[in-house]
This record gives sequence, C-alpha cells and structure tokens, in this order.
Amino acid sequence: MMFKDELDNRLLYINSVIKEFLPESDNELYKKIIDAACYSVEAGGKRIRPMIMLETYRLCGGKDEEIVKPFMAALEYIHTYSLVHDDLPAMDNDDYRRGRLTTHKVFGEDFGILAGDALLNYAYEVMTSAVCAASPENMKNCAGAAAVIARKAGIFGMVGGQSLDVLLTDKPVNEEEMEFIFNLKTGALIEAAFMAGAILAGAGKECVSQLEKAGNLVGVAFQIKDDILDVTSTQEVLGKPVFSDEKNNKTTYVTLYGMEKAAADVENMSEKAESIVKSIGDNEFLIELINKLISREK
Ligand code: GRG
Repeated sequence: MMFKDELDNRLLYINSVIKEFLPESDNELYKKIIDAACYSVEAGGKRIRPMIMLETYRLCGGKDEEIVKPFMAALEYIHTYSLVHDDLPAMDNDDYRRGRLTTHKVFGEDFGILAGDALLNYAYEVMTSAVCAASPENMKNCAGAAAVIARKAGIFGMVGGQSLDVLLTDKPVNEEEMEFIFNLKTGALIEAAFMAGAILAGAGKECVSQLEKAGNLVGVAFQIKDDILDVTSTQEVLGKPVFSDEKNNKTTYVTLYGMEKAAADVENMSEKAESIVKSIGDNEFLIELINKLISREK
C-alpha cells in the first residue's frame, strides 16, 4: 500500500479512538464545557503524537492495541489543550486554528481557559482509569506511560518550554535558550509519544531511552521545519509579500542560524532519528512518517 493511503487509514482509526474517549453527559448543565472541550479536539489536526505512540508500541512488539488507545487519546487531549491555551489573548491571541475559529473566539475567553483545563484534567482521568482497569501484568507499564506523559507535559516538559518562550517574548533569544524552548515546548510531547508506546509494549529502559532521543530529534526537527516554513510561506498584504518573521520580530532558528544550517540540521536530525528506530526494529511506516514530517510544505 502507498504511504499516503496508509496514512489516511491510520488517521481514520486514530480519529475514531480520539472520539471514543471524549467526555459525554446527558445533563444539559454540562453542555457548554463539554462542547467547548470537544470543539477543538474535533477540529482535527495531523494527530502525529497518537500516531507515533501506536507505531512505537508496534515497533517494540506490543500485541494488544486496546491498551494503547486511552493513552493515544489522552496525549492528543493534552496537545489540544496546549493549543487552546496558546491561542488565548494572554498568549498568542490567535483567531484561527486547524482551519476554524479558535475555541475562545467561539465560546468566549473564559470558556477558552476552561476548555483547556477540562481537556488536561480529562486526559489524566482517561489515563488513570486505564491504569486502574489494566490487568496485573499490564498495570506497571500503564502507570509508567502515564508518568512519562505527565512529566513531559508539565514543568519539566511542554509547560517549562512555553514558560521560557513567554518570558522571552520580544527579547533576543540566545542559542541555549532556543535549545531549551525547542526541546521542551515542542520536543517533550513528541518524546512522550515515542516513549509511551514503547513502555506500554514492555520495552526495557535502554530502548525507551533510545526512543526518547529519537523523539527529541523528531520534535526539534519538526519545530525547525516550522520556522523554515514561516519564512518560505509568505503572506500577501496589500499586494506585497510579508514574511512572518517581519511581522512579530521574533528570534527563530532561521534568524539565529540562517536558512542553510536550519535545513541541514533538519535533515541531519531526521536521519539520526531514523537510524535509532531502525536499530530497534522494523517499522517502515514510522520511518516514512518521520520523513514526511520534516519534508512537509505546510
Ligand atoms: C500553553 C502550556 C502551553 C503550551 C503551548 C504547543 C504549544 C505550547 C504552542 C503552539 C505553538 C507552536 C507553534 C508550537 C510548536 C509546536 C507545533 C508546531 C505545534 C502544532 O502542532 P501540530 O503541527 O498541530 O501537530 P496539529 O493541529 O496538526 O495537531
């Protein structure tokens, strides 16, 4: 099967998993918060984090895919909460996300905050329920996956990276700070995806740590690519092309290192990530997915 068809098949499956665990209630009094929380999740997205998690579970010999499902859904809820909060007026103040109006634009700023809070907490509810429901032989792996996701989403992960990013808004960013932000803000949740799949499959410490490294390389390459696309995709304003770098006066990987090094680093990092994956096992789809993420044009 062609990669594109496989990708479409997996996307359909992952969307069904994400939908399966969404919160529901017949009580009308919950309606607005559930609608606001589900709105952003149902808007779609590339779903790369759950997709990667399922593939590393397979790569590490996992056989019962039912075990991974709640963790795939939970990681996507956490990612979505981060986007909902990132779009708020106090942060990036964006009106559009995933091709639709942002959550706070539709439901109000208060419910933008609450929808993010709801998704984050609900993700932990889904994961801890899965830990409690696991058979004795799976319980340790499920708890391990939940712990990794919690750490990578929090202070020592995405929230830590976003915090430094916010602190340095409109300030010059040095190499060390940029590395910190990239590793944590973007890298951490992708590392969590690589690691959680492996942990759920019962992989050993060394293998999980190798996949953490691969996740970091993919996450950072993904973010550098994002910065490259910011420069190459121009926007027409009053008939004149405007580069996004000029719009927000932001230090990016490209402004810090130049386009040539940025492109070379992306290639280099993805090659390293691919060779780590290949050293662990055979998963052609995961290799192609890594390639696709860094060669994307939007
Ligand atoms: C608010 C705690 C908190 C964190 C926000 C994710 C994030 C941190 C900010 C979004 C801004 C941004 C450009 C982050 C870099 C990572 C990135 C490209 C996120 C978008 O992820 P995709 O491309 O989005 O996977 P989809 O919509 O496809 O799921």
